[in-house]
This record gives sequence, structure tokens and C-alpha cells, in this order.
Amino acid sequence: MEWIDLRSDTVTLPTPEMRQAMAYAELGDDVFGEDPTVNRLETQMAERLGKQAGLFVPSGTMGNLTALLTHCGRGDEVILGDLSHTFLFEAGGMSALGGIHPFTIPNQSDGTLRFNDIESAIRADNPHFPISRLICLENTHNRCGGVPITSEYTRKVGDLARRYSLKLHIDGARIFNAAVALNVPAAELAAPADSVMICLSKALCAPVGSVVCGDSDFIQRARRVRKQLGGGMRQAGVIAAAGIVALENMVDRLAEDHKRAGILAERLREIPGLILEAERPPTNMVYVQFAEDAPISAPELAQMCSEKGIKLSALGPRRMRLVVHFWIDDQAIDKVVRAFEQGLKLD
Ligand code: TLP
Repeated sequence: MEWIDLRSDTVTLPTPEMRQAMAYAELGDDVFGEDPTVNRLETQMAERLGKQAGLFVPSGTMGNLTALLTHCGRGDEVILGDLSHTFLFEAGGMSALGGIHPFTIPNQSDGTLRFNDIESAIRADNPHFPISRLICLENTHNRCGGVPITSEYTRKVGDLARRYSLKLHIDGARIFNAAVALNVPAAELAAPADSVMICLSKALCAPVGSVVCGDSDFIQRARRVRKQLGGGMRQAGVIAAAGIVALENMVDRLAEDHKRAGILAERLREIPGLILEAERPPTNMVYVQFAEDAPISAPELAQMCSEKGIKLSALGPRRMRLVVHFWIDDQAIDKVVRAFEQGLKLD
């Protein structure tokens, strides 16, 4: 069966061009800094993000953790959103492995943190308190609907961070979705940050890998942290090669995913019993709620759809996230809408 998989954009398989690039990648030992393909990817990504240097890591989770461990020592505190991926879904790595204390403040529905909340979370110099060290933003913001965070907002958070001698890290797993949606260069979104983590293995379709970018001194220190975490890979050019194709060829086309997400949302909105969380999906994610009187729950619909070759993930009894990506075409959208219509008893 050919599956239609809307559970995430992490499910994207590499394109034929990526497989080709992987097969013929020039390789070396990256722990010695000698893999030319990894070096090229790191340089290209850093240039694209307007930073001095990059570091290839196996996953977004390891990328965020590497950045946090490089910025913070044990007992230091990170200020981040209560709906951030790093707080919710990275297995508490910062505390478990780094002794870093998270201070969560509420994410607003547009993915931002209130300036007042950030400022009130910054600790006074007092031996009772952890030491405030870092602020984290997420762009696009996953749990807030895939919403892009503007460069104006990020700049203000950067200014605030500097005023208090704090650092700013961006979880930019989907920063290129944000750049395309806002029609600005990714470098502009990353400019106020001391570090940014970008994923190649989500909407950009590479099979594995993320890159952490920052200034040269930061990346040199992050390289040691990556080694401590077991993330020093050897002939990693075999996967970095797909990352280069992702970066060169898969960014501009993200607008297509955003457009299809818009069509999917528009058509689901017509179905009684479904409530779309956003007026228009800002990027590639469609968050939908099931009304109290809907004839089926989200997990039941996911089960029903799996029998039709459609993979969906329910986030609770009445909530679902559908993620549009490279492998979802117009026909797939059609099939998904028909399955929803059946599940909600429209046909
Ligand atoms: N997100 C995944 C799941 O973990 C929820 C998804 O399906 O969206 N930052 C952000 C904003 C992310 O969305 C993710 C993955 C990560 C970091 C972690 O990346 P990986 O999965 O490569 O460790």
C-alpha cells in the first residue's frame, strides 16, 4: 500500500537526487575535520544563516542540547516557552545531562513570549537563585500551529537578552518554513541569535541531520560537546550530501507545502464537527479540533484512516495535527478530505 503520511514532515523520505548525491559523496573522517562533504554543508548552512560557522549533528534534539550545553553550565537557567519543543519533547535532556534549570513562561498563541514575562523571569544576582544564562525561541513554533516568528520580534528579544548579558538560542528546526512564509532571508530571522539549530530532515526531506550555527568560538566549543554526547560521526558526508541537496533545492519549494496546507484547511473547515485552530495555516501545519458533538473522536478517525492507507496522529481525544510536506500532492489532499468526510458522516 502507498501510504499518505501526515503525522509529521519528519517522515519525508530522501528524494532520488539526494540518494544519488549520497551514493557518490566525497568522504573522510569528520572527527578529524576531514570529511569534505560535511565541511561543505556546515559552511553553506552557516553562510545561509549569516553565521561564522556550523556544526553537523545527527538530530534536532542533539542540536538543541549541544547548543544549550555550550551556552550553560550546571545550575544555570534557560528561559523558554512552556509549549516549546525543547521543554516538552526532548526528554528533559538539558536537566538530565547538563544540570540546566528550565524556567518556563507561557507561549502566546502566536508562538512568542511576552517581553514582561521574559524580563520578570531574569534572576537577580542572589545566591538563592540559579544564574539566568539563555533565552530560547522556536521558529516556526510547532505547538503554536507552525507559526513563523518575525525578525522584528526576534530582534527585540535579542536586544533584551544583551541588556541583561544573556544569550539567545533559536530552535529553528523549521526556520526555512518561516523564512518562506514571511518572505525574508533566514539570515534575517537568525541575526539576533547567538546560536540557531536548523533541521534538514523535516520539510527539507533529508533522511538525517541538523546543523547548529553560531560564531566560530561558539562552534569550536560546541564541537567538543557534540563529541561528549557521542555525536562525532566519521564518514558522515554520506548523510551530509543529502543535506546539501536539501539546502540547495528544497527551500524555495516549501511555499507549495504552505499552499496545500491552506487548501487542506479550507476544505476541512467545510466539514461540520471540525474546528480549524487558525484562520489560515501559517506554514505547513494544520491543527484541527473535533467539536463535542462530532460523531467520531480524533483517535477513532486516525484508526479509521489507517485502514485506508492514511497515517494521522491524534494529539488527544479531540485534537489533531496534519503536516503537509514534499510527498503530499493534490491527490493525497483529496483522499484525506474524503476520508474525513466519511468519518464525520458527510457522505
Ligand atoms: N519535532 C517532531 C516531534 O518530535 C514532535 C515533529 O513531528 O514535529 N525542534 C522542533 C521545533 C521540532 O519540531 C523537532 C521535532 C525537534 C526540534 C527535534 O528534532 P529531531 O526529531 O530531529 O530530534
